[in-house]
Amino acid sequence: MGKNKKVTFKVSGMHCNGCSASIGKALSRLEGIEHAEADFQKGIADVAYNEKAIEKEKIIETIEDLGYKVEGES
Ligand SMILES: [Cu+2]
Repeated sequence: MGKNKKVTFKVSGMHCNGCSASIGKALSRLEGIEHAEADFQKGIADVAYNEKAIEKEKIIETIEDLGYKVEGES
């Protein structure tokens, strides 16, 4: 196993549980993601990933491809 990293992204554009669920589902499908969970009320996505298996840019891209915007990290 490689090195695990935990990041909390600030995500705008989520407005219901369906939004946060679709982000969590899409990220969980990616190789290298250990855990992914979004919270629309807080406007965040918590992601634990293996740095050697996936780049942070790919995670951001996946969220933004769904139509949401990653504003930064918290
Ligand atoms: Cu929604």
